[in-house]
Amino acid sequence: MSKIIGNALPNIPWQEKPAGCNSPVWRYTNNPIIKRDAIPSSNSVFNSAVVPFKDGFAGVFRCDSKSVSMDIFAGFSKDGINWEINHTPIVFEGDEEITKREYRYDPRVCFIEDRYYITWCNGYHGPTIGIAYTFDFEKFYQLENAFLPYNRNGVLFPRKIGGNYMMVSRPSDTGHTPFGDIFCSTSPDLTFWGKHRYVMGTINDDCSAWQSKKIGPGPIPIETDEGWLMIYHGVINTCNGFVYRIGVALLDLEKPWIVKARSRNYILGPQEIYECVGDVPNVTFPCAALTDAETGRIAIYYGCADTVTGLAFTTVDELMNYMKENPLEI
Ligand code: BMA
Repeated sequence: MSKIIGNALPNIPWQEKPAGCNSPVWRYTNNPIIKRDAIPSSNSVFNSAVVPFKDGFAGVFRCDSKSVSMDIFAGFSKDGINWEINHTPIVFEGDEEITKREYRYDPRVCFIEDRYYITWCNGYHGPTIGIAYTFDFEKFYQLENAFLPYNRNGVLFPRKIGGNYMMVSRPSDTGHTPFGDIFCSTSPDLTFWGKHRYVMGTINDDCSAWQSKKIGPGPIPIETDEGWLMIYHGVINTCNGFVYRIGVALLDLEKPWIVKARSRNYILGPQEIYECVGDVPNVTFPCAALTDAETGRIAIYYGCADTVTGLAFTTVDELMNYMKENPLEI
């Protein structure tokens, strides 16, 4: 039995594993939980992040508009399933050079110490990682971009490690990057990032082909007594384009660039119609996970076909066992 290190979350959205299910992750029966037209202006709502907030939940949502401009919007929920998303995007306060908007997408939300940090793919002469914080999901204060372009998928760890903030990310290029490995970086103050270390990369081998083109971090890593559980996306290039699936790895608690375990098999991939059909077919893209330390339950929020948002369930033991039963020899 593994233990999640963190708070109890008795109101975590949850459904028991269906009888006969032999996969480590199972979908919410009423998926997708957020439809493409959840707000009047939206073409699609996907790749979004949620956290426990007050007596319910709050989140930051990627809503692409009907002109297909990408921006991020705050939202609230009592149960983590039914969401009220603001109809206007987040307005950031901060240095005007940095708050100038080109595009914003794929947010993550991470509570550290006393506030919620938002990271996202931020257009600044190319994609890089934007960082902001909020206390209440009403006022948002933007900090400096973490990196030079080009980077996507900046994901903070939920506590300082060795006295510093840490972030995993995927350095990229200007377009639909045909490569991508996961690196981790360190900062004393969330402004200056360095000590960039390689965490793990693609598997250019038949043993795990679903992650042969690029990989990138997903939800905020989950602290356990055995290490950081990192749920991530992995991509294969096919004759019909990229297919995005979801994988899991275990990182060392104090030196998170050290990979202790990694599953050879994906844990969830596009199979349901709303994952296979949409604006970009065959994409499952995780950006958040709620956890209940008491029971080991994990609820994963993931974008489906770049169109809608899905919810799926697992437990810390399911993921740990799956990595043990299907190890990638590393
Ligand atoms: C990635 C990002 C994601 C998107 C995915 C599939 O490069 O742009 O936002 O979900 O491609 O289109």
